[in-house]
Amino acid sequence: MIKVHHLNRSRSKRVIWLLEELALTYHVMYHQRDPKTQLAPDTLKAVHPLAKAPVIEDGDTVICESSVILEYILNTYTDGTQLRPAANTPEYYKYLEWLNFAEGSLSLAVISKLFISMEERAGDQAFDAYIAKEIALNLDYVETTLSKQNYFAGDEFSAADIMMTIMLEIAQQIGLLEDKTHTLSYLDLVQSRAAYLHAAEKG
Ligand SMILES: N[C@@H](CCC(=O)N[C@@H](CS)C(=O)NCC(=O)O)C(=O)O
Repeated sequence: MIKVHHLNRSRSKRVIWLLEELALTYHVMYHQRDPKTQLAPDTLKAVHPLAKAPVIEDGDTVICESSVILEYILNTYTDGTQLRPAANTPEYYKYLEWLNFAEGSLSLAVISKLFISMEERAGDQAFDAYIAKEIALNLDYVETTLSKQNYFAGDEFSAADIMMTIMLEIAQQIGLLEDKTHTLSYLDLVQSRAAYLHAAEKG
């Protein structure tokens, strides 16, 4: 059975959400952030040297990086047709683009902005300007995409939506989506899924 190492308020919600979408049986190991530093505890370091969540264990296989974990679960526990377009189609490469965009591009801008908003500081102008430009670039791209289609990989919900949602939720919490009507409607749509709601209860 898959063991999911879950850290409170973290990207590991993605893995629980996917497992709920697929109605698979799994076991959650709960880890709590240090209340002062907000960093992961040593219990997570014992599982993986990076001490980041999510990590899964499946028999002898230990995997970190949420996008890779989602692909591993889809490859191992489905016939390949669930929650992603058929391999090697143009839609599949769009799916992969969004699956990786969440951590590869969007997270740098959103997480930097989150940290800037938590700090009281005069501000490093070059860094702040770079982040503002990246936020606009990435979130405009998201908004334009969602003005034309319901989900990131096209008309069907896929694991790319699971990757993207958590980053967009953080963006919403720090006030970056106020004028992004398509992105906000998209969030309402995916957050009403039964598996999302079950994952939220567990994580
Ligand atoms: N790119 C990684 C990011 C992993 C990551 O940074 N996880 C955060 C939680 S969202 C974490 O474990 N933070 C605790 C720490 O850095 O001590 C992924 O998508 O899995």
